[in-house]
Amino acid sequence: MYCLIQNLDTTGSRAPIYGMTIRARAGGHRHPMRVVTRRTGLSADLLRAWERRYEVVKPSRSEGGRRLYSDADIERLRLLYRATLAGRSIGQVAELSTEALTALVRHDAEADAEAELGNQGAPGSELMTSPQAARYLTDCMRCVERLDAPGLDATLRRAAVALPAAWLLDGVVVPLLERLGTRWREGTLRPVHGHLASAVLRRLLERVIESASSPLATANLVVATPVGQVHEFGALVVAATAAAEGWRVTYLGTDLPAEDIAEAAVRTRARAAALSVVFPAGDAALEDDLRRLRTVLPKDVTLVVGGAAASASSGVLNEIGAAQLDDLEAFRAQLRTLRRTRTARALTPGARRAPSPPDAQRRA
Ligand code: B12
Repeated sequence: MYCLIQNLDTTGSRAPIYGMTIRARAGGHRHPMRVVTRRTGLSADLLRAWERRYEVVKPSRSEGGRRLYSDADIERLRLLYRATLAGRSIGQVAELSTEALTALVRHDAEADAEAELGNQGAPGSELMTSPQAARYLTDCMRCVERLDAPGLDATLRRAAVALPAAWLLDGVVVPLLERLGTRWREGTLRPVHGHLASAVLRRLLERVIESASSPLATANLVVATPVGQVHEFGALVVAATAAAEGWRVTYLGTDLPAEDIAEAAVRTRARAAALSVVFPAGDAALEDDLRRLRTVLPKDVTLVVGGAAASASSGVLNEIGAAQLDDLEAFRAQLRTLRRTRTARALTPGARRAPSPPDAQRRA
C-alpha cells in the first residue's frame, strides 16, 4: 500500500511526505483549523503564513472552501513547530521530510536534556528527565492543591506542546500521579484532589493516545486491564507511550474479560496486547483469565504485562510466554523490537502474512 502511494506521487525529494499525506486524506480523519491550532500550539495566523510562504502542508478544502487537515499534516506541523521552538527558522526546516523532522526534534530534546543536566542536574533527580518538565510538574501540583482544574488542564496542554511525548509522560504525568498517590496516602491531599486531577489527566492521556496514534502506523496494539483490575492509569500511560512510539493504539479500558481483549486484538489486527495489573496481586481469578487470554489470543499476538501486580504472577506469565515488563523504558524497547521483527518478517521472501481476523479466530 505504501509503495503504491509512493509511486502515485511524483513530487521528487518530498515524495514520501506527500505520499503519506495522500494516504491519510484518502482514508483518515480531516480536521478544521481550530483543531490543528489546538493540537499543535500554532496560531492560525502563523499556520496560514507557513502554508503561504513555505507550503509546509497542503490541506484539502471543504465544500465551503475551509481548510481540512489530515492527521499526517498535524503531526508534521507539530514537529515543525517544535523544531522552530528549539531556535531554528521555519525556512531552515520547512523542506525536511517528516522522518527527518522526527529525528531532529528527538535529537534537540536529548541535547537539551544533556545541556540542562550539565548545568544543574544531579543524577536520580527529576532533572534527569528535563528541568522544563520539572517546572511543569511543580505548576501542575500547585493547580491540584488549589483545586484549579482549568489551570491544571492549561498547564498540561502547554507541557504537551513544549515537550516531546516521552518527557511529557515520564517527566510530568507519571511523577504527578505518583505524587498524588503519596500525598493522598499521607493525608495531605483529600480524595477530591485526586478525583479532580484524575479527570484532567485522563483527558490529557486520551488526547495523546488519539493524536499521537498514527493512522499511518503499520503496527497495532490493544491496551486494557484484565478482569478485576480497576486501576486505569498504568494502562492509559502505556497506551500513550505506544502511540508516541508510532503505534496505532486501541485503548479498551478496564476490567475486561479475556475474550473481549482477544476479539479486539483480532479485529484490529494487533501485533501485541499490553495489559496493566495493579491490584489485587497474585489473584487466582486474574491468573486463570491470563491463561485463558493466551489460548484465545492469536499465536502471533505478543502479550505484554506490566504494573505493580505483575511480578506476583510471574510464574503464570512465564508459563504462557507473556513478556513481563517493569517500566516504560523496557516497554519502549520491547515495542521497537516487535516492530523490527515484523518489518524483517515482511521483507523475507515468502514470509507468512499476519493472519486475517477470521483465520485468527478459527485458530483460536
Ligand atoms: C488512583 C488510585 C486508585 C483509584 C483508581 C482510579 C483509576 N481509575 O485508576 C481508586 C480510588 C478507584 C482506587 C481504588 C483502590 N485502590 Co488504589 N490507588 C490509586 C493510587 C493512588 C494511584 C494509582 C495510579 O494511578 N498510579 C499511576 C500509574 C501510572 O502508576 P502504575 O499503575 O504503578 O503504573 C506505572 C508502572 O507500574 C508501569 N505499568 C503499569 N502498568 C503497566 C503495563 C505495562 C505493559 C508496562 C510495560 C508497564 C506498566 O508503568 C506506569 C508508569 O510508571 C495508588 C497509590 C500509588 N501511589 O500508586 C493506589 C493503590 C494502587 N490502591 C491500592 C488499593 C489497596 C486500592 C483499593 C483496594 C482501596 C480500597 N480500600 O477500596 C481499591 C481497589 C479497588 C479494586 N476493586 O481493585 C493500593 C494497592 C496496594 C497493593 N499493591 O497491594 C495502592 C498502592 C495504595 C496503597 N499504597 O495502599 N485506587
